Amino acid sequence: MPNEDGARRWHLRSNTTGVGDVTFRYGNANTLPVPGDWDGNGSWTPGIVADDPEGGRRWYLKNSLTGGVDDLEFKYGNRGSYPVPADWDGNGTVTPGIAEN
Ligand SMILES: [Ca+2]
Repeated sequence: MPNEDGARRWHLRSNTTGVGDVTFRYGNANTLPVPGDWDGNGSWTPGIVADDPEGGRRWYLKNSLTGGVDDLEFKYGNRGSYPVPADWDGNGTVTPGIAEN
């Protein structure tokens, strides 16, 4: 259910109980949340994937626990593909992956 302003709100906890320790807005109801350690510094941060207006999927990544301007943006995947980011080569940096039908 989107918020009244349309933004997707992230609520992150550093334990398994209580309210979120960190809260920010990033993305909207049409974006898929994809957290990852995008810069390999050991901290996981937000990312979102959305349908690109010109076709395919566009990824927007942050290297901090904040909303606002993206640190990295690129196109990867066909429209409708499912994002599956992970550290695919074991080097400590999470990189994109997609799964398609
Ligand atoms: Ca990181």
